[in-house]
Amino acid sequence: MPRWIALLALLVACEGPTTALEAEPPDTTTPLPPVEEPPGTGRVFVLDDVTISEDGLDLDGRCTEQGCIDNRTGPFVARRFGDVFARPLEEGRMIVLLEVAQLDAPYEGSDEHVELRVYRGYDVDARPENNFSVPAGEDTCCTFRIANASIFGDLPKRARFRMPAHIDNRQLEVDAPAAVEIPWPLAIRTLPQTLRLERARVRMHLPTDLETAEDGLLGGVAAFGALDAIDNPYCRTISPRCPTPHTSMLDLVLQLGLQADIDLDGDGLECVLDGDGDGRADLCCDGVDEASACGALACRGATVAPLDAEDPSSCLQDPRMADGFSMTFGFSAVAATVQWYP
Ligand SMILES: [Ca+2]
Ligand SMILES: [Ca+2]
Ligand SMILES: [Ca+2]
Ligand SMILES: [Ca+2]
Repeated sequence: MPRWIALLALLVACEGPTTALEAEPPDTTTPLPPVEEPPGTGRVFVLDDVTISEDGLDLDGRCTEQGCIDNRTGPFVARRFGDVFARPLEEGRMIVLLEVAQLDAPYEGSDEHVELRVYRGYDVDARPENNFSVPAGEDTCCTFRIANASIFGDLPKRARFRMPAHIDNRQLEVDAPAAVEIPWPLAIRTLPQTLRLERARVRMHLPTDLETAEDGLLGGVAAFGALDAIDNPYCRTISPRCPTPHTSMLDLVLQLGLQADIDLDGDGLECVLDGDGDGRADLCCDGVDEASACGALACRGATVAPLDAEDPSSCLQDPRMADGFSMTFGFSAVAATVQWYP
C-alpha cells in the first residue's frame, strides 16, 4: 500500500466518526480533471489574518466600466465588523487552510493550471501561539489537521471545496467559481459553525518562495439560508441587536437594513422581511424583476409560503429563496504543514 494511503487511513481512524456531510458530492460549477494529489499534499497555507473587505470580486459577471454592484454591502459591514476575526484567529478558533495543488515545480511565479482547495482545519497541539510563527525557543510551527467536514469519499479522500485557478506573475486567480465553506468563529452555541459561500472566488499574491500568500481576497455569496444557519453573535443576551432569542445572522443583517444583492437564480432579487417586527424573519418574497421584491411590509410579487406552517421563517428553506449577499474577506496566509496522524 502506498505510504500516503496508509497515512490517510490513519487520519480517518484518528478523527473519529464521520459526518453525513461527507457523503455529499463536491460543489463545483465546471468539471475538473481527475484529482491526482490527495488533500494536504500540495502547498498548504493557513490564514493568519482575515478581515471583512471593502473591495469586491466580480461574483455575478455583471461588472461594467462603471463598476460592480458586487459587495455593495462591503463598506458598510467592514466599517462595523471589519476586524471581528482578529481574536478568534489569535485564539485558534478560526483555522482556514488553503492548498495550492497541482503546482508544477520549480515554481517561478506562473502556472497555467493549479487547483485551489479550501479546508477547515484543526490545530494539532491546541496551542494557538505556534499557529502562525515559530515561538522563541522552539523550532516548529503551523501544523494542522484537515477537518472531516472538508473532505469526502472513500480513500483516497478528496477535497470538497476546490476551484481551478492559474498563476500569472505571482498572482493566483480562480478561473471558475465554486461553493466553499469556511469556519465561522462567532457562534454562540457550542457546536462549530461554518459559513457557506456560493460562487466563491479567490485572488492572492503568491511569492516564489511559497512561504506566504499576500493581499488575498476571498469573495462569495452568502445565501439567505446560509446566513440563517449561523448565530446572531449578539444573542448571548437580549439586546437591541437581539430582540428575540434564537435569531440568526440573517436576522441581524436584515435589522441593519441590508437585503440580498446577488441574484443567484436569475429571477430578480428576492427579499426577506420581519413582518411582525419581533426580530425574526417571517416573510419571504420571490424575485420579480430588477427592482426589489419587497414593498413596505408585503411582497410585490409572489409570497413564498413557509414549508412548516408553524414556523413562518421556514419560508427561507424554499429553493425559490436562492439569492444572497456578496461578501469579500481580505486575508494573508503563511505556509503550513498538514499532519495526518497525532
Ligand atoms: Ca498550534
Ligand atoms: Ca433571485
Ligand atoms: Ca418576525
Ligand atoms: Ca427565486
